[in-house]
Amino acid sequence: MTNKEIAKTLLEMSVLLDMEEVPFKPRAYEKAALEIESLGEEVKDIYKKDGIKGLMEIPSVGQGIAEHIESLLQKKTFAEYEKYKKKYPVDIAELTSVQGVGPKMIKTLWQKLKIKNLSDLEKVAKAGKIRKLEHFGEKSEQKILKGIEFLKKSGGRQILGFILPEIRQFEKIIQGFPEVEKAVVAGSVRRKKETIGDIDFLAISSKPDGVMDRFVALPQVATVLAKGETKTSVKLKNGLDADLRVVPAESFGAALNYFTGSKDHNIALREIAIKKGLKLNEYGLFKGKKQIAGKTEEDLYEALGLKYIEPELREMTGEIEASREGKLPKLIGYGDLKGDLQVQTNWTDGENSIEEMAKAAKELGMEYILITDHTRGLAMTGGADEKKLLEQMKKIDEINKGGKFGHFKILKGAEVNIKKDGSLDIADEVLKKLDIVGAAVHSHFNLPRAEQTKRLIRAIENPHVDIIFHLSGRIINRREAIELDIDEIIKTAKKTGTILEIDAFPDRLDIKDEYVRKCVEAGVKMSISSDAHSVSHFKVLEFGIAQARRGWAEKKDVINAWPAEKMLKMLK
Ligand code: DGT
Ligand code: CA
Ligand code: CA
Ligand code: ZN
Repeated sequence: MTNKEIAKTLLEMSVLLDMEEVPFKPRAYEKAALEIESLGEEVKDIYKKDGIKGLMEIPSVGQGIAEHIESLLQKKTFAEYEKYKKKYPVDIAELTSVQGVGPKMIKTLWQKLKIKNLSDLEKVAKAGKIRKLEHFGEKSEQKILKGIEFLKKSGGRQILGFILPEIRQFEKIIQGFPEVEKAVVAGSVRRKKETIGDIDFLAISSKPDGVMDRFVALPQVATVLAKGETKTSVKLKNGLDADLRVVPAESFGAALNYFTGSKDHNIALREIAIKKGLKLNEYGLFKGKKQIAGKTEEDLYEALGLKYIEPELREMTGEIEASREGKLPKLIGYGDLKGDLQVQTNWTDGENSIEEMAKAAKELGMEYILITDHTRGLAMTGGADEKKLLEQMKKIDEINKGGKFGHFKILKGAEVNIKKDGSLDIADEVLKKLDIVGAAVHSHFNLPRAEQTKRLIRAIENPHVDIIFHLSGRIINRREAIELDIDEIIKTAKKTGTILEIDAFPDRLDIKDEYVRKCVEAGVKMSISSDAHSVSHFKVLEFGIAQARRGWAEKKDVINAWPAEKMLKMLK
């Protein structure tokens, strides 16, 4: 079983336990599933090497879940899971992918209407049968139909950050083929889009036959869709398609450029070539029959009279003109962050202690973190009230004074809850004492645009609020963004010196690239934070940086690309 399959089964198990109203256990399964989904290493290999003990070293995996994973690896199932699946023979992954459909609902829908999957659900919802169920009503029926619509729109695209570790491993395997001189991943993966439709690999080889034979024989491949001399397409067991193209070394730059896209960017380049009396395709830039560029991407752009354009910018949003005029931004780099400004701990719903989070961040080369546990509005996370926050501040002071972390700084913060009217759920006297205050929306996602905008503006105007966390509240493929007048928000952020966060968690990436660009243009500063709930989550910062780059952000636009002292001066 792949990590993805194991994670999916554990997640299903959490839903089944929720349906049975078993306390606590569902969350444990859910956490384990999330960890495994984003693990850089195959669980199968960990087990082969270190057995159950190795499994238990995966964050959030205890003895019980480790044993279930062992059974999954050996028999593709485990006893407890089988028992529940007999009782509820429904497609849980499919049903829970509909926004607003949760365990309790799935249980009732099965018991009362024998609904097993998405198409059953759509049928009964359209037939008006759901509104007749007890505790449901017309509103839930409408919501389900809307959820199904939304799901169809997302079109089976997968979230890049969840699947990139797997893609990188795959890339390494192809690089290891004896016939392959060089191999890379191109397409939307290289442009670091939020979601990807498929995976595009490109390899250099003078023996393409041998490469293709090895590629289709890989254990990750479910079916071969097309196999040719230069291009092969397969369906992978993880549900995605993968294309592999093989080109000779002298065409590598041109092919990389072509298969990186975007398509519109390619077309624009080809038109520039035509205007110069040249021909551009995936094999090179040609003058008549003679190749004049395309061994590398750099020489290709240069021959077209352009400065090199980073993959994240290749979306036809002005990058060609900017390149021609020498006005491309000097993008923030993947190694540029000095600290993380949204970190949860086991004081609320995080997995690890303040010290553990600090140690992990320090080991990754950071200079500071801001501790931002939830506040009381989020009761289910054990959200802090004023008293608990004051206690935590005292604890952080003690740790900092203790000197255990040297120059590394633990800053005092919170993820304060924005109430329906835009006021906060923590008193000003306490907010004042924090180093940095983050505020976020966690409820009332469906307010009308004008009211929602007013609510956020009130929070932004609060003199204690430094950063708005995950502004739009969207969860990619699961929850739509709240409705906002973004230009009003950005104007108010500028006026008040409030920071807008780029939450790097792969299914948030909130604010999105388009809004990042607006912030850059308006001179509104941003922060890039992991929203880490465990020590293993800091690695998602990469996706936040990608998002910032896709929005043309430079180091100067991102406050936590700077040392603590300078960063603190950039706040209200
Ligand atoms: P995706 O897979 O939907 O996330 O997005 P991409 O950008 O990876 O698109 P994909 O996989 O269909 O194609 C990979 C690249 O190949 C694409 O970014 C540009 C290039 N490409 C594909 N089809 C065409 C085409 O018809 N014309 C041109 N000029 N380029 C194309
Ligand atoms: Ca693609
Ligand atoms: Ca493709
Ligand atoms: Zn949380």
